[in-house]
Amino acid sequence: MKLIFCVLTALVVSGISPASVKRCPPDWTEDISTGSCYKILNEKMLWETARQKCPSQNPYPPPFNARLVEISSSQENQFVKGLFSQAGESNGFWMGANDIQSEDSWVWTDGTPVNYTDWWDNEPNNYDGDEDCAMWRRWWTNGEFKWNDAPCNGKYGTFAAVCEMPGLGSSIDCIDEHSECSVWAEKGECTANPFLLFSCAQSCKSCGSDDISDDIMIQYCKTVLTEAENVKNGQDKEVVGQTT
Ligand SMILES: [Ca+2]
Ligand SMILES: [Ca+2]
Ligand SMILES: [Ca+2]
Repeated sequence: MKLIFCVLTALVVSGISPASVKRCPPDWTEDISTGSCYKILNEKMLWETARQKCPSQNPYPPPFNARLVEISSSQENQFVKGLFSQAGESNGFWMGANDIQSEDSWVWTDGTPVNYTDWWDNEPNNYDGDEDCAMWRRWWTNGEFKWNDAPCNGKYGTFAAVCEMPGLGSSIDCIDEHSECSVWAEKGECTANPFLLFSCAQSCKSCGSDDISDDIMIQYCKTVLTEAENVKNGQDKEVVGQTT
C-alpha cells in the first residue's frame, strides 16, 4: 500500500499523468487489480529452463524480481489464462507450482505452499510416478485450460511458460527479509541509497516505512520512476542498435 501511495505521490510531484506511466516493464502485461506483471515465454521449453529464464526477463533493480508465475486466486488464474491467446497455438504453459521436493506437496519456486488450485478432474495424478511440474493444459474435450501435473523432463512434451513480477504499482507485503536493515539504518545507508530504502521499508525493521518521512519517500519514488524510465529507454536504444 505504501508503494501505491508512493507512486501516486511521485506522479503528482512529477506532473506525470498515471495513464502515461508504465508500471510494468516493456513486453509485460499488468493486471491493474493486483499490480502484478506477466510475461509469456512463447517457446516450448523444459520447466527448469523456464524457471531459470524468468528472472532474466526483469529489467528493474532489486527488490523487484521475476519468477515462474504463482497463482493465488481464481481471479489471477482467469487473468493469466486470458493472456494465452497472445501465444498462438500453444497448448500448454508452465507455472511455478511443483512437487519436486516432496511428492504431492505442491509449492511455488520460492518454496511457499500452493493454496489456490484449479486442477482438472483426477489431476494431479503423478502419472507413471513422474509428474512433478504443473502446467495449464488445453483439454480436447472443451478447449478449456485447466491445471495438470506433467513430467518436468519433457517426456510428454515441452511447453511455453508464464513469468510474473511485481509492478511499480503493486503493494509488496512487508516482510522481514532484510536482516541487515538495522545495520544499514545505523550507517545511514537506508536513506542514502533509494533501493536500500525500499528494501528497508519492506523489512518492518528500524527503517520501516512508518519512520520514513514523506520527503524521502517522494525522493525515492522519483528515483524509482526515473530508473525504470532509464531502463526502458536503454532497452529501446539497444533494440534500435540491433536493427540498424
Ligand atoms: Ca501471483
Ligand atoms: Ca508428483
Ligand atoms: Ca497429470
